[in-house]
Amino acid sequence: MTELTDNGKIEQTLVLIKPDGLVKSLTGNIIDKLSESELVIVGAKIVAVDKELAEDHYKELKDQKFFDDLIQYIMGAYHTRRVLALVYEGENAIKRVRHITGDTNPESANPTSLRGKYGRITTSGVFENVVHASSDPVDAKREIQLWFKPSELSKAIFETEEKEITKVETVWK
Ligand code: 3AN
Repeated sequence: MTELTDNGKIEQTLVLIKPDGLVKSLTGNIIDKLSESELVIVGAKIVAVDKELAEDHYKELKDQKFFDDLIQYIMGAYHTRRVLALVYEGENAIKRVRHITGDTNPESANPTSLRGKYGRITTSGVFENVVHASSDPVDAKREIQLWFKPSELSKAIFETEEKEITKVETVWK
């Protein structure tokens, strides 16, 4: 482990490979780079992002002028309607992953980081920065619980409860 191990705390973090990352076939490159972190994947799934999930995920940014573009971007309007959602776990996972993903702005991100390497700013100003990574433990918990049900993770990372839910679901015919 590198100098990034400052308190040895076991954390979980949400990583999203965004629609531009998928359309550019960067999934392998991104997961390969993230494997340098020596973290463990405890959840993974492909999601067709709807408006409710997109707006909930980015709710803290709803007053930003780029919010509508951001929602369109994560819903796949510019690329493909798919996001690969992953949960990584391990020592200082949040900081470790953020270090690999790089700055929000792909132009100022370290050129060897994922965003520095593969991201771009479009002529209309959208930051296409290929990955999302949770920024702190509170966000990580909120985001993981938003994107994943307890049963979709390989282990119970947060407290759970039994609840009876009756709903209509699409099943295999
Ligand atoms: P990060 O994703 O690095 O945690 P946030 O949470 O501030 O950064 O921003 C969420 C997303 O909003 C970014 N990943 C990026 O896609 C978009 N974004 C942030 N700042 C801008 C900006 N100034 N112009 C356009 N898009 C932005």
